[in-house]
Amino acid sequence: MATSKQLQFIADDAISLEVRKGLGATPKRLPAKLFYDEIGSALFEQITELPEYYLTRTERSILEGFAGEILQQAGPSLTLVELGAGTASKTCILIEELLHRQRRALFYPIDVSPSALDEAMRQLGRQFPSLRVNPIVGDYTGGVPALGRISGRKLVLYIGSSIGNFEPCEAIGILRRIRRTLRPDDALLLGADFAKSPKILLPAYDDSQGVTAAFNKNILARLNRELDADFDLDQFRHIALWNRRHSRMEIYLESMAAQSVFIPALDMDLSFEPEERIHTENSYKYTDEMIVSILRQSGFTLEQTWCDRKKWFGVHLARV
Ligand code: AVI
Repeated sequence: MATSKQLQFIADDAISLEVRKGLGATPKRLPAKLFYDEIGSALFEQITELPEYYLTRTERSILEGFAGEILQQAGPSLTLVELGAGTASKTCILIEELLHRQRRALFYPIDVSPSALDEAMRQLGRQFPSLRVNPIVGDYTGGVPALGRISGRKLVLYIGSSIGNFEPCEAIGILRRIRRTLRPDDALLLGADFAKSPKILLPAYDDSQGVTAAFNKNILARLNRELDADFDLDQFRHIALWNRRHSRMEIYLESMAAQSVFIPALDMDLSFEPEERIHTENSYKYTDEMIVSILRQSGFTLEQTWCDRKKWFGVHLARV
């Protein structure tokens, strides 16, 4: 069994490999999962409260408006599972409704962050004494075999538009691996952002207070902190673009001058041309057809969709 120190080294090593591969490629890129260290996760929490970032607020309003219908459709005597649960803040809406329908319930939040799960346990324990919480620390993207051993009817929540940060083929892979652990009575609840006008999308990913820019630049700050790199954050700017063909927002860091950067931990010298970009994230915006297609390709059938009045965000119930 590895000690926590050894696990940290393994994790650091994984970061090093990804950074070496991404920044050594042409064009340069970094994986979006590197956003979420402690500082990045706190910045993301701030993003969710920005006036321009409609996603979290809209999904929450859908859950508030339709929790009863969603649970009715999912079926009786449910056990809830949440992929990438974080602190499970939106899930409370469904849990509250669930506990009106059944006296007791079981909830399996799954997340890579033990501290987020601790926080979820504390909050949920206080708010819902009759809820049993069994946290699972881990990365759900490779599948969670333990889900197959849960008895009874499951509702697997994959909300928050997290699916949008994966390439469609990766998203299908993730959903397929989850599907293998489900039985015919079980259901998946998928929250995804709808494609819409760039007039709404662009400010959501380039807000007036600069929080999204800080979130994006934190990826370079993280390389400075963890790999001793010497990125000058003032020499990069945040770029958000709408790519209509791929139906996705694209996020970049653009070099404002010709410059070089050294990453001692990787013994890696980098040079940047003026306006050269590092691609840090895609955020896919789904049409109805895209939703039906990724679900079908991963072995699910779409049963019902709930959305807000403007159809900015969708919550989809699917079965195997
Ligand atoms: C976590 N994820 C759903 C966010 C999104 O909207 O794609 C990440 C984000 N990136 C910039 N702002 C928010």
